[in-house]
Amino acid sequence: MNCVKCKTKAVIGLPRHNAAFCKPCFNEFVHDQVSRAIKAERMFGRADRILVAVSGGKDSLALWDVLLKLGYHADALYVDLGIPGYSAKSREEVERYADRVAKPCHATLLIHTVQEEEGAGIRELADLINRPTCSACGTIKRYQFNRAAVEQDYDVMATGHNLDDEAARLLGNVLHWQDDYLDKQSPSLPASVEGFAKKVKPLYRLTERELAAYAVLNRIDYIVEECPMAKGSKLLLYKEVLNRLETESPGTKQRFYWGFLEKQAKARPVPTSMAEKDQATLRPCATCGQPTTAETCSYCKMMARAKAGIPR
Ligand code: Q46
Ligand code: ZN
Repeated sequence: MNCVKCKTKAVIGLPRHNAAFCKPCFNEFVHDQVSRAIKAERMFGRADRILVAVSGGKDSLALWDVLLKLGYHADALYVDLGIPGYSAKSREEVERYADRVAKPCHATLLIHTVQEEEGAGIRELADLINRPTCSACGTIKRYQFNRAAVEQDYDVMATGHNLDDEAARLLGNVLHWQDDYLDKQSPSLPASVEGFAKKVKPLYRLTERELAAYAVLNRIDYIVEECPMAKGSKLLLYKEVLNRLETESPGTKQRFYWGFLEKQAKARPVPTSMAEKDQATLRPCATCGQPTTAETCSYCKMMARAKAGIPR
């Protein structure tokens, strides 16, 4: 199998593109897919400051790497959840990458430690308020990333969601006809109101397998194991189903998700209608000032309940 571009020996085959690439041409392909995503969705420009949400997994570290190689000003934030046997290892991978590659590029790694800032690890917090761990985790991560981005004047927040993640999420939203979620499922969500950072997903044109290959070929160490709390999640099931379809018919995930984006773009002008909708319903949280639809935001409500239960 030879590289379709330079004809030397290929290191990876991409059935969905009916192509194979050697390492330099594959890196070029990955960089090109990210550049196309940034341009097509008007995610950010050369002068913007980007905050990448990193977890220690392949996707977010590959995203940070690609943005730095493309010459963007990209810092990163890692939220240490304090999950035994998982968080320490994932933090190590993030710090290793930051020391080896990011810092020499003058990029900064910010760290938020849940145990220190919220007074308990994520599992303990979730138990205290009687909520599933992933739901408490989602609230804390969303809040902390948004707060860091807004308070430290980043223009945009970038996450490592890839084509597999977005196609699986779309399948879930369609299976349950979650109209509200379908409306908001987009690779680029504008900073609709003061206090909400713009959020983008520059990896939506690349698959999980392509990003794993990019990380391995570029010697980016990452935590291979999923977070133990993800076990049994519906999203993993949807990914399995889509992988089955992809094996039988390469390009299925891409056609499914990109097709949805095309139809969505034709159907309505997303940024304006959403901004208007949000403007009408959001106000500052009485406790922290971040935008919310209620008197107090869900993070502050959660922390108030947890604090009542945390032994001093
Ligand atoms: S990190 Fe957090 Fe995920 Fe782990 S606890 Fe659940 S939500 S599974 S993306
Ligand atoms: Zn609040």
